[in-house]
Amino acid sequence: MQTYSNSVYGESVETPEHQEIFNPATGDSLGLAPISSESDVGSAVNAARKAQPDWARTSDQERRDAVVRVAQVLEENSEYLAELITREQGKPLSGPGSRFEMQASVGWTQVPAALELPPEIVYEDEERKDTLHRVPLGVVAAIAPWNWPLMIAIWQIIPSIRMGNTVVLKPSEYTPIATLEMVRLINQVLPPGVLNTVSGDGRIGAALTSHPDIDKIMFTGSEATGRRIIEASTRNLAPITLELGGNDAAIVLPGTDASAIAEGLFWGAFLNMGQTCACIKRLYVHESDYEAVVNALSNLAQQMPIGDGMDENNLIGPLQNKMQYDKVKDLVADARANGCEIMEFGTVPDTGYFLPLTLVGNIRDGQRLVDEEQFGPALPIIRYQSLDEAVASANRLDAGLGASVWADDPEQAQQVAVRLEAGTVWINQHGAIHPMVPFGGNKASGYGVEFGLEGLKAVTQPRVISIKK
Ligand code: TXE
Repeated sequence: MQTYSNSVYGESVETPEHQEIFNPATGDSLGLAPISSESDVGSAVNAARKAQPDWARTSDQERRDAVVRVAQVLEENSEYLAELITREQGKPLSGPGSRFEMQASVGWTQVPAALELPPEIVYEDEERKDTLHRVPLGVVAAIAPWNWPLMIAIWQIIPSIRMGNTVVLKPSEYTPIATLEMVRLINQVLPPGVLNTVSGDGRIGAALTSHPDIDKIMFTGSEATGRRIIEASTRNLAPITLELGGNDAAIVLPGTDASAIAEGLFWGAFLNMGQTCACIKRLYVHESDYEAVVNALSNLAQQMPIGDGMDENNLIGPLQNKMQYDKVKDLVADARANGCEIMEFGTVPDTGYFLPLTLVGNIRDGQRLVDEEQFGPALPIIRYQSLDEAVASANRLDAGLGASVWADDPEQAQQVAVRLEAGTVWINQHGAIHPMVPFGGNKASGYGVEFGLEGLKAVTQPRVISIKK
């Protein structure tokens, strides 16, 4: 059985403890992932600390070149890593699956390499000149989730190293192997200590985020863990970028052509089996269009091949883990028990954590499947009578990551979009993130933004040089 290891200061580091990782589609063993100890966390942070001053002293151009080399490594190893993602995480190779995740990882590496954040004159008169420089923070702790394990790790790693920080990354305990392999490959083109890993569950995440030598925390995960990380950061005062998932509402405006929007709505809700932070998790449809929208989504759902993602014909895979599988099943069972209409599509294999694609009708605000983040392939479709009521429904929860408005007329949609409380409101698309466009949550979905120039600023601190003339 293959044993995987952490990377610290450019070396492969063994741990005495391991956990076996299984394919969520087949139950097959993938190998042994390391479990770090708290002293391993200290060693990884020390390695990152040791490497940081020299890395920060390299020129901007050298760091850009290094990030370009990382993009090349990702491209060259795309198929190997995509297959590992499919076996470990479950998303299929095809469609918006693991090959797509690798393409996105390459794109989110190339774009920060191309961006510039030069010093900015913020004030000047006859007597003084004040220039704002962006300097690295130091050592970044990156805590990654299991839904898009490589892409989200890249979101955390690349801006950090591009701006002169060094990184200690902890992948999710559900999906460590593909991420550790990616880091092993990337480290062939980075100086020792710039990118290090530790592995394990929340205990190791807590040891990392509370370490006194951490200068910045990047976190994507649950709200509960986000709150723990804020508490942990009182030990190091590290600023945090917190991306805490959401419960995104989509509103279809009255009279919208259902066939024109069905595919966008479908993938908006079922991308990665719904295990995506900015997926449509509540769909609000005017009562006059309800049947047309449900029919259009049902037609698409029943055509989707479900199964092991290593088979290139499959477009829908399993849930990633038992915790998530049980959670989605429980929310659907609750809806069923409360008289909702459960519409299930697809033939589900006997092995693994597969669930049918599920549309849930005759459901209202206040029911658990609407109010709790399902993070899975079960979409509640709620009828509304007036737009004011739909907007109030969309805004009534604490979550505020994304939202979307769907309409034949984008101008009309815009008038509704500005009323929605979310970090991004999409029109006639959902979850359409882009490496140049800042992305982050409002309300309980977190704070801080990733991507683009704003994302680069978030891994730096301002330093003003003020000259008397
Ligand atoms: O998340 P956790 P889980 C949501 C989704 C899901 C729920 C629970 O609704 O059902 O969260 O998933 C690390 N200090 N999202 O339990 O625990 C952990 O090891 C530091 C939405 O997997 O938040 C992992 O690496 N780190 C989300 C990471 O935090 C800690 C993606 C995320 O795990 C820690 C994933 C601690 N005290 C789940 N405890 C999104 N925003 O897309 C755990 N971790």
